[in-house]
Amino acid sequence: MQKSYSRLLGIIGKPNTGKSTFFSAATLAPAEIANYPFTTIKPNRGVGYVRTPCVHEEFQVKDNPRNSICSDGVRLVPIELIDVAGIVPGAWEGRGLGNQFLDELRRADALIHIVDASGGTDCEGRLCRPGEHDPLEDVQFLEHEITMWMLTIIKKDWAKLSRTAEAESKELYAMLEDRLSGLGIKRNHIYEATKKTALNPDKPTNWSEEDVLKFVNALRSISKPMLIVANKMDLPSAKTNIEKLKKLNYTVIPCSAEAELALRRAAEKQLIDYKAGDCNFKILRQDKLSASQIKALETIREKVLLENGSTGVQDAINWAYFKLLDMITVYPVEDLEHLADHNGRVLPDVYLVPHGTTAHQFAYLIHTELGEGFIYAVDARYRKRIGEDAILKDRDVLSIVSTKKRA
Ligand SMILES: Nc1nc2c(ncn2[C@@H]2O[C@H](COP(=O)(O)OP(=O)(O)OP(=O)(O)O)[C@@H](O)[C@H]2O)c(=O)[nH]1
Ligand SMILES: [Mg+2]
Repeated sequence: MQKSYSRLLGIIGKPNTGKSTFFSAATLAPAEIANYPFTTIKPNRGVGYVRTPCVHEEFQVKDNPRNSICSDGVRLVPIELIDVAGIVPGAWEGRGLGNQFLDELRRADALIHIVDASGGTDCEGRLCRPGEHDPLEDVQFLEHEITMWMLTIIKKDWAKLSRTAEAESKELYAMLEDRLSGLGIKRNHIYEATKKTALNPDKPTNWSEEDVLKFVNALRSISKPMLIVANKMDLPSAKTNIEKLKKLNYTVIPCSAEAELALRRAAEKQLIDYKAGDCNFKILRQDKLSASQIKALETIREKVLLENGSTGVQDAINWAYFKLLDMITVYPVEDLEHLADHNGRVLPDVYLVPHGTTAHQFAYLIHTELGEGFIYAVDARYRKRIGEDAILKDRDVLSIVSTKKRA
């Protein structure tokens, strides 16, 4: 399958919260899962999916996807996930598995913070009495760890960098971008963080220690936007904690990664009819399930799906892509009449692109030549020509007319 993803989601949190369970449920890739801290040492990378209603029903055609999957009107677009080792307080200074895990997050564009909402694991992930630990603490410490990690990198040569920027009238944004590009931090992130903190980019030598910390904190939340997955919602002690977590300044998605993993595995074996993100499932092969398996599935139906509307895993991935990263889906086609590519494949591909992408930029994304020879695009829904600067919308179907064809 041709890849269309370009962003990386990092699954993070303290040890033993269910990160690898979430990863495995989302990707169906094997990952070690156990109820003690630091089960994961080396990161797991795998392919999960963003879920979106496919346009084929609206256009009343039968599609033939290539870079994605279409099932019962649902398009699943591949995206990449990384599950890293647990983070403990002081990790930025080398505690636990230390900085190594943080380095794995350099390329992550958004973070899914898995919190044990049942409060059954302490701040280092060791088992404790359910409800004993306050998961609000986990949110604060994790922010702190990432900020301190970034701060250490910036502070290494901050004095020199800020002096040079002023003495040589070099733009601070460009210098910082150069310094931080390895962390996946872009110029616009730096620009936004200075604006948000109202610090003067022309006088960085005047920034106090506190200013620099404030700046890095802003830079963290802008360059690595995060949502909270309140995992283990199937446990009774999670309820009050989820309400508490929802008061924070984050999107909080109640979740049972364990339930999703059980459903996805049963669906993979065609024992049940279930797609990631569904609000219910249907048992297909009662004869192949034991009484205890049926009971477990029915408990998931009652305690997770009917109570919460879904297991939360797919909601978290979708939220990360569509809200945190502000992406949209766009379907390119060559033959407008049949909504097909040159091989006659109907609605073959769907691309995830950032909101604000223009028709011309989109052409470049598909293929350089298509961008270079761009004349105009046609919006298949309204049969209307659109120019190079037209901003694309979610679920647009576009045909690009270019003087150059794909090689
Ligand atoms: N009740 C319940 N238990 C869960 C859920 N998700 C994960 N667990 C359990 O939590 C424990 C830890 O799961 P892992 O996925 O290994 O956690 P992790 O965060 O990757 O742990 P480390 O790799 O050690 O940092 C296991 O015993 C899982 O079965 C859930 O949704 N509900
Ligand atoms: Mg793990």
